[in-house]
Amino acid sequence: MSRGKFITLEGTEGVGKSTNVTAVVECLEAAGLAVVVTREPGGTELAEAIRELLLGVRDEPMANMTELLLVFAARAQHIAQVITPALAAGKWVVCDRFTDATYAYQGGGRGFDDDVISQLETLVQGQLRPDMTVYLDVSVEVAASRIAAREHDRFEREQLEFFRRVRARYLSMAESQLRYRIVDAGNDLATVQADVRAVVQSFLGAGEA
Ligand code: Z5A
Repeated sequence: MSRGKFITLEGTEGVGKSTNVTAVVECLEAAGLAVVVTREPGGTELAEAIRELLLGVRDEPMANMTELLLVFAARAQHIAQVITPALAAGKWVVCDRFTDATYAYQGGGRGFDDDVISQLETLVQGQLRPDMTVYLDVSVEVAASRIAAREHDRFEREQLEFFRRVRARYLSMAESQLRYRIVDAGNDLATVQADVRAVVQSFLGAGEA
């Protein structure tokens, strides 16, 4: 049985990743593929518990190193329990965020060197990397306005300047790595979903599948 493919969605908070996962899954299932949908941080019971630690707002500030190691601890569990078994069984895995979020948030946002993140990436993931990444891009002001009405988690309480650094890091990865497909998430939802479907169809049709 051939290994499945690993597709990730990335972007700053509120850009529409969760909303557009559905469009990706519909395309893949229409092509007859078995799909596992998951997310980070999280994706297993234990990793979801780590997610609560990461996103929860507490009086005690979380050290940046604690945050970085928790992100990778959750990922190690997620890979072992969900991602690797699914890919080995020939299923396609669609994941709302993965390690590019670590380069963007802990690297661009918090200031960790890429070398530090890269060492943890190799330790935790071995050779595992996404086959394609859909990057949804919109200004941080528009993204913030989309989630303005809901209660903000620990990350969402950061200043706009933090999210500008995160977005800049995403854009530099998206422009330099072939596996990235950039979608303008500033358009109306129907247009964004059509664009997401188009990049998935193109990936399927280009023999990359
Ligand atoms: N994090 C990290 O630091 N390091 C890591 O390695 C990883 C994660 C993996 C939680 O992630 C936090 O973890 C995240 C980074 C950190 N923190 N932040 N910020 P998450 O993915 O769960 O959190 P999130 O990015 O805040 O998810 P979200 O708020 O659910 O955003 P989204 O999935 O991109 O957006 P959405 O829920 O699909 O849409 C938001 C709203 O906008 C919703 O009402 C939609 O109906 C609406 N929407 C969507 N698209 C449109 C368009 N095109 N027009 C108008 N309205 C739209």
